[in-house]
Amino acid sequence: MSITTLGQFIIEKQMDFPFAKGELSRLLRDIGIASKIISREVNKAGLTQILGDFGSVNVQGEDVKKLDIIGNETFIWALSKGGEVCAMASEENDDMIPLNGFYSKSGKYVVCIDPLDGSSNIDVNVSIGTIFSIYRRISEPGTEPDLKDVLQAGNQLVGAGYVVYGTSTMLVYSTGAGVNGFTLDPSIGEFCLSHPDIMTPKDGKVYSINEGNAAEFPEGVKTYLDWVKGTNKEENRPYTARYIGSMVADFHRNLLKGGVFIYPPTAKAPNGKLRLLFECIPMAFISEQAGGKATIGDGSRILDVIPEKLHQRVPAIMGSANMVDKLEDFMK
Ligand code: P6P
Repeated sequence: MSITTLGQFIIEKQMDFPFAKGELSRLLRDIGIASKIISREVNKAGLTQILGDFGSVNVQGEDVKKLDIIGNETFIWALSKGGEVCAMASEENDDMIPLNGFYSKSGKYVVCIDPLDGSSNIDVNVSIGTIFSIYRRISEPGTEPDLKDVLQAGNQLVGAGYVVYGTSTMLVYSTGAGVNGFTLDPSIGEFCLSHPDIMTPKDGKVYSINEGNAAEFPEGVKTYLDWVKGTNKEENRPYTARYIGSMVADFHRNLLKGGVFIYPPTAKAPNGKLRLLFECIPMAFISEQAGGKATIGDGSRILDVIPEKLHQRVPAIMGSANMVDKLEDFMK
């Protein structure tokens, strides 16, 4: 039997850390459980009429769809029950969420999560995703968690990853020693290792950006977008535009095939639209762990930005290293 389930993989990797007590392994298990529940809900959404707006509006001013609520509550339940996490921050909640599970207060970790990113695509059957980050808490175990526990730079991450609910459900994560992808086999209810040691190509010919905002882009981005459309066989130009408006789906395709994902500042969003804590840091971690790059457009790493507010936004350029460098050159 050549299958390696997520659980078996986590335990095998835990063996590499002789002093590990299994807390992170159990945390990753809990994320896997929540992801399987959300996958079930996402895949039956059209049938059970849980589509459509829940009526409330989240801190981003976006209509919240029922699956957003289900996704958020599922992760809060799973991480509270697991006891390894003392607090969460969610893209769906204004403030930090201290967890109240029996063991939560002694939990060593905190989790930042976008439970269902790209949810505006739910009712048109486009892939959506969960994005998560894991940090060690700074406050003492047993004490009340503090905002400083979640406002940590990406260079402090213990692990991060995403789940893409697409033609299949895939969990992709890293704990700092490379990136591995697991595909859910619904017939056995297990995530099975399908993409070991993911390395993103140094070059690619896919660029992902919402060119509808082009008039508002910084000059360097505008010049780059003209350059990618130019003809040069040696440089594989013109590039191909691929943008589905669901970050996890766009990022995942570029991670595997090569490409660059760009969300620059616009007049409407002078710091870009993507959230530092819930989208940019975890995806930047995966990108770098897979040999790619992730910057905010002035050469500085996304992982070095120190968050000041829970829902802070930053511009983002991430993906194939040489493609990120090329755009950065145009923006100097
Ligand atoms: P725009 C979804 O709302 C999201 O946060 C990302 O998943 C996606 O990449 C981006 O916004 C799309 O934004 O402005 O291009 O529609």
